[in-house]
Amino acid sequence: MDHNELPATVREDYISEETKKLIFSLPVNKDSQGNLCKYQGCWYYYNTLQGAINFQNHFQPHDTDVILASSPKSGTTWLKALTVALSERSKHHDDHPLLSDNPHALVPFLETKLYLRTSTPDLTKYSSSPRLFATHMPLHTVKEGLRGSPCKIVYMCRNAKDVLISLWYFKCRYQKLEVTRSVLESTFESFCGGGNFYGPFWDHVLSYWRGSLEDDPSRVLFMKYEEMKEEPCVQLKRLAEFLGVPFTEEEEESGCVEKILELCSLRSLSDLAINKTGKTSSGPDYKLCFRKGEVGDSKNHLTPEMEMRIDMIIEENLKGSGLSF
Ligand code: PAP
Repeated sequence: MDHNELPATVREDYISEETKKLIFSLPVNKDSQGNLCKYQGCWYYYNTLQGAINFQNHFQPHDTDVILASSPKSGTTWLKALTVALSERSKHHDDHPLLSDNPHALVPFLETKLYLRTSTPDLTKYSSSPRLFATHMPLHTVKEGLRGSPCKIVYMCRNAKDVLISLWYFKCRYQKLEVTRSVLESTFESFCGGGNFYGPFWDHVLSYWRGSLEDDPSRVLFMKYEEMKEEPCVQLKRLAEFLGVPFTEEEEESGCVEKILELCSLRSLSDLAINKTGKTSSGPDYKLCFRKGEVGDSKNHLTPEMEMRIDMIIEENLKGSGLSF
């Protein structure tokens, strides 16, 4: 990919003098797209670090805000769609926002969209309550921007091996590379070393896992992609309860839970015209949000040695936390 075509999140053209000074004091790293630095235990491309700092210094939380958090490729698009569908369920029928907009346009990322280029984004169009925002930042970094506000945070976690495969495909499709073993191997090495964008994966997951245990449980909800797949109705009801919008008996009887799941299914969403042909102003085509969405797809691609190595790294890092995949 030509440097000028790089996404704004990866470039280095919005960085303040203060952030430049900060970067000098941070550990740095490089990948095929650009320079990264480690801020508060997490790796960011420089513009994205500026977005994170803008968010931390200037976000004005509302107590009713909902933050949807995840490590990349862990089911963010799905979580966004489900949360929009839950919050909007009594308001729309044929004109449902998910039919005409991609979930990422409806629930913007804080650091890579709203605060990327400015510390004063216009949030008026997100004025309905609750305002829904998304992030890939770890919990401690998000909390600094929330300034003690009790707003709710939902985290979607996915098993590391499927995340890795999803990252590999996304990288190839986005950068218009052939899907080769050599790209898989470099993605694997960077993921296992923990120096990838928003890595280390395990520290990211643990920040929310511990938050969900230590904070008021009504504050941080920890969800798993695999459980959403396995028992979607149960998990959707859990999410609705957490968000304070539980399904009524009438809604359950009328099939409202199943309708939301159908609307937000990978098949339905990826079949919509907006998701087939639309694209963000600075990011990827919407169609890149959707691929297979299968649990265990990594089995089809990783060698037994790769599986063993990643299993060991995850086991070692999650040891004693009570979290497993
Ligand atoms: P992001 O980090 O770029 O936002 P994210 O949505 O978190 O991506 O993850 C993409 C994965 O979620 C893809 O997985 P795969 O590569 O293993 O197939 C994508 O297919 C999957 N996905 C997207 N939408 C849905 C959905 N509605 N239901 C289930 N999985 C989905």
